[in-house]
Amino acid sequence: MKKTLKKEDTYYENIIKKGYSRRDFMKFATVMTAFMGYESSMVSQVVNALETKKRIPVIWEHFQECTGCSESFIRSDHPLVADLILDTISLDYTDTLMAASGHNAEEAKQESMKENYGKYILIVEGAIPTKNEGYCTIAGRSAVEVLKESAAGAAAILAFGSCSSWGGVQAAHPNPTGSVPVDAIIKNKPIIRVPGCPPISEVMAGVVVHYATFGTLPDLDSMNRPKQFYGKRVHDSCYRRPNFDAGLFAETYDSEEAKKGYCLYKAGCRGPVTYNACGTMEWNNGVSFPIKSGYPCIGCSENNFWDNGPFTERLTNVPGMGIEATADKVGKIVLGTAVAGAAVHAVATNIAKRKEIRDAEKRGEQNEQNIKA
Ligand code: FSX
Ligand code: SF4
Ligand code: F3S
Repeated sequence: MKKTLKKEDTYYENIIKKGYSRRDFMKFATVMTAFMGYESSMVSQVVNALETKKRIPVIWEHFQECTGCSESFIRSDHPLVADLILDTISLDYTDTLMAASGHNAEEAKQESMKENYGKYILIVEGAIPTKNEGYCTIAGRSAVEVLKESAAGAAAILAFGSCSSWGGVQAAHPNPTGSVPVDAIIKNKPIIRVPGCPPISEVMAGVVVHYATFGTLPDLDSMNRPKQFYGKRVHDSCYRRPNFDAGLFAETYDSEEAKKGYCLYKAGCRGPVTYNACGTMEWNNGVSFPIKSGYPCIGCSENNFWDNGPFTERLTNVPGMGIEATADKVGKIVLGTAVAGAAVHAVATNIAKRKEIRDAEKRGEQNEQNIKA
């Protein structure tokens, strides 16, 4: 018989009641520690927090969006992310995933917001239209009204995706619906940007679990993005970076040179001006990311990325070189300098990061075996 979940259950109790084993829990805690960017020595602290802390309810609102953020989150190749997080974080309302609909769904949300006033996490996906109250109406109320109501009792807001973080495609010129990001409307709450169109599943999971586990926000940069995942440019962690430094460029993304792994800078790659963890985390459990699939980065996690010039147009300079470096000059300038060293370091760091996560998974399995024995 299915045990009844209570709001006051700890994460651990919740996992067990949902039918998962202690082994699943250990694996979950180990992998999440790696996702959050902590050393393996932190696993016991994460285990301890998950065993003792009450679950934090989550309300997930959807506005103008393609729902790619939710898709990214639930389509994670990592079974622990998809299954355990959705079950574990106590998702009290998300209109795209919940079984209830209509008045029942609305009542569940109202009840959870009332009961957990001041404590819940509000996840916002999609931009908020402001021009016409008829756009994006939910339960007869405008998006602005719904957002204000849900934000009022939130402890913190996570803006998932480039739409809620920056405005996204809806806000692209001429922005017919007057779309704005969350922070244009809500001014009195901590708002964490988790941009990307969509963001990487493990990054979304890492941010939620960080807050749920420690009850604090992760370290943020000046744009309120978690430093752990947005502290570096895609260019700094790109496996094609040694070819950039060596001046080996593909002219177009469908060329033989592109297939050989030459740098896609001349094909319009925005990696040098884009802050995201794609090169480090990659997508679909570390399988690939746009550049590895042969297409230049389009800067999907950056503000105004739709309006930042045609996607395949070469950037006019490379920031961070201290010079107006063009692709034609850059190979000659940087080869043999500290920057080339930095690239090698970045590639090594990526390998180390992926290895760290794989090792964490193995450790989780090891924990399983130890418990079995
Ligand atoms: Fe936006 Fe989310 Fe782009 Fe889509 O819903 S970030 S359009 S991938 O996914 O909001
Ligand atoms: Fe990678 Fe693009 Fe930088 Fe080239 S320009 S190294 S393809 S991120
Ligand atoms: Fe987006 Fe560029 Fe990563 S397009 S998915 S930020 S490689």
